[in-house]
Amino acid sequence: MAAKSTYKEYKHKDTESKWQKAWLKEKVYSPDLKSAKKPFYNLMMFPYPSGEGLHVGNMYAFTGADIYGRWKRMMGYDVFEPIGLDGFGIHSENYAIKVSRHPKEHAKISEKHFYEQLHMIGDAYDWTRTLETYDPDYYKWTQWLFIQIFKAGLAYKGSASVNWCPTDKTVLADEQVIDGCCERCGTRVERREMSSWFFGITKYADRLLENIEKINWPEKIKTAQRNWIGKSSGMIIKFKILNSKTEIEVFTTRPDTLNAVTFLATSKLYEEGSKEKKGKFSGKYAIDPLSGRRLPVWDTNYVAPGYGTGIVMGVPAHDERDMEFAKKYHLDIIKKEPDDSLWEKVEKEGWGKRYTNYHLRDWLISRQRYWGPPIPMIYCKSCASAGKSWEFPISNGSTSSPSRAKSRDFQFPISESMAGWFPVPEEDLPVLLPDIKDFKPKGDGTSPLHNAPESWKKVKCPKCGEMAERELDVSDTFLDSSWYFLAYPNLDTKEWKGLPSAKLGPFNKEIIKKWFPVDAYIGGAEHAVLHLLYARFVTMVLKDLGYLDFEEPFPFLFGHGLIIKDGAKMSKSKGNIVNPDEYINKFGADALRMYLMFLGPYDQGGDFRDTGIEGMNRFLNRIWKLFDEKPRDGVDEEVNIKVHQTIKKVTQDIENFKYNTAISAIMELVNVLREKGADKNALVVLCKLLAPLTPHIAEEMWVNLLGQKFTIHTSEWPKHDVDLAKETTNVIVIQVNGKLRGSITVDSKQSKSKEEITKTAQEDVKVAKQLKGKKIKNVIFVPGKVINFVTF
Ligand code: ANZ
Ligand code: ZN
Repeated sequence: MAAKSTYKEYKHKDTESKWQKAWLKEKVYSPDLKSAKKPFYNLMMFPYPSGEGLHVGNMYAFTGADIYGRWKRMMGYDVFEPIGLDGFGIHSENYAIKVSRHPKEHAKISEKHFYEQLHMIGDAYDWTRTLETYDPDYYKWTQWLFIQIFKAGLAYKGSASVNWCPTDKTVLADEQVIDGCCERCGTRVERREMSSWFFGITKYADRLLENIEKINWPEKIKTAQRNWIGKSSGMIIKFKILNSKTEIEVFTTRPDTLNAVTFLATSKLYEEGSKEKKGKFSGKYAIDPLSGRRLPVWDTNYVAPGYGTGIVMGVPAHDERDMEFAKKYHLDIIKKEPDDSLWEKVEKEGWGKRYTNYHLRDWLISRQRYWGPPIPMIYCKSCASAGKSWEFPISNGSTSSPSRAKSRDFQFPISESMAGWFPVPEEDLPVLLPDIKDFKPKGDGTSPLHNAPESWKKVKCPKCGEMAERELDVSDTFLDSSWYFLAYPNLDTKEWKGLPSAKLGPFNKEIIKKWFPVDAYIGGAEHAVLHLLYARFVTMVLKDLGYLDFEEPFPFLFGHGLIIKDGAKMSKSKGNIVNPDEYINKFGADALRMYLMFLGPYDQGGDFRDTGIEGMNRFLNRIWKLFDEKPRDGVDEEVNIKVHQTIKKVTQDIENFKYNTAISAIMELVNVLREKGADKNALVVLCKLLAPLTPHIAEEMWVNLLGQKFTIHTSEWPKHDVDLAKETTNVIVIQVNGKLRGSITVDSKQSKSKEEITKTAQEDVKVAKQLKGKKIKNVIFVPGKVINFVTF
């Protein structure tokens, strides 16, 4: 035990790197995945290494997740907390272009930088199992996954009207278009007809929707997913066109308003993001099957092309949008009560049929960019002209709504047949991304892989052996991140290292059974509909194909808040990022961790102000001093009660991700200990309570000041004594000039403070009445019992 005279100042720099090395060397955070008895998979969303490095907002996310994992470890779990890099994709590629580096070269540099930063913050990562999505050992399995999805009949190449960003020169998924603009660069998105690969996620729409009820996720993320899937029940009604053999189909959720329809509206003039309704009469009339009236067909900008049939029956009397349009162009308005029997009538007369529409579209996979895994498909012209195509041996496992897939084909016309398309034989994976100099996106929408050498682009047809061509698009980054959590625990299995043609794929059966589904997934709510929906879909498909034994990857999800700086979310695009490195250098990772977690409840985020870190640094130094002093002999009862109450509070708070109040409770305890002196047990407890929050200083105090065995991080989390931790209350009798005038119930700690009781008693209505207009001469206080106001 350190004596008072040998007080050493706390040196965060040496201490932090010393323990980080020791943890690594002793593999404290690398559980034996096979023999683990109480596995706990603590997962945080991995970062994409685009630019200068991780910012304080990222550190906030990771630290909050890490605290939870560290606490679980001390609660006796074998915690597995992996990290990796989502390094393929447009973010990284754009940054590489900006700094005039080849993406491959840039990836090496940023990998080093990111991992250094992630080491510095002191999270309990298993550094023996990291992954990078651009590593061929990883993406060979991403390609394998593509092929399994294709073989399941869930991948197809179709020509469709897609979102095109003229700045990024690439196709965007619907989810990447915000208010008509590119999510990344803000450019107004255009529509383009393009041939692309899609995954049939819509076939899983019902299952994705139904399962939402079974998972423990923040309500707002669940709502976002429900809305994104956007199921609505209605009918498709057919209208004959006057003097023509053609028909028009509309999707409506209100067939009961068919008696008030006055026009039809198409999406021909559709513009993304436009506010004012505009239209043009098409010259055609449709015939209302119910009344035989002529209905003018208008081309409009307010009907969305990808939704329903892209044509609407205009019912101004019951639909505000139609009303606005009808008024502007002086179209008829018929006021009639809706008629519920019309649903049946439409069906019986054969005018239409019931139909369930979804907002969800199939997942657009193709990207005309360089920095991604080449889509592992081969196109053979001679097979195509002979009408030969891949024979699907695996039937699609989805049982959700087989009929739906057929009925919505009109929405996604698969104009090119799948004839001539074959997956790369799995034993030939990975299809390595070729090194090419001119990797920049081309303005014409063709892939940069056109610049690859002929020897790469040309390949033998797996079917007929003739010369065939590789697909030149790469896949969406969201495919890389849709399954990374499945990879981590498998990274050192023989299945992972094996050939992609093996039966089990990259998944070891035992590992899957033991470590999945993920116990806690912690990340940002901005991924509510992108990553989180794709990951659920991919998991379901792999379950249906027999590779996994669960279908919801994340039964528990926690969405952390965001760090705000100068009034805006901290992000690279906003230019308000704060680099954590300088703070870690100056104050240490522990002070930064503690400061960030003290900003507010973890699900709410907070406002970053650097002055706060200095305060936190001083607090840690006060704690250090407390440990450096000789502990007092004997146990003070009040201190002991405080210790147990703090254990209780901190435990509950960490369990509920309320780190800020856990820290407050620790601060209170520290104050009591400084005032009354800390006994050895109190210090042991305090050290443990600090361990998840400030892992380095806790370890240093544990080993070098308390003389305990390395490491505190696998020591047992303290348990509170129920009786001691009980928040007892006292009833205080209030007198005015010796006469009983009321009573108040306060917690026993407060009941001993004259100042607080005086204030609370004076606020009591009855007492206040008695004291009104009188001057108080004296206050007599018996702690925990009586307060007597003596007046003049
Ligand atoms: C007649 C009608 C009368 C409608 C009425 C609504 C109210 P949700 O619930 O979002 O699925 N609609 C159909 N396709 C559309 C498209 N591509 N773009 C814009 N609007 C479209 O809404 C379905 C309703 O939105 C449909 O029912 C249709 O208008 C419109 F009193 O048909 B309704
Ligand atoms: Zn062929």
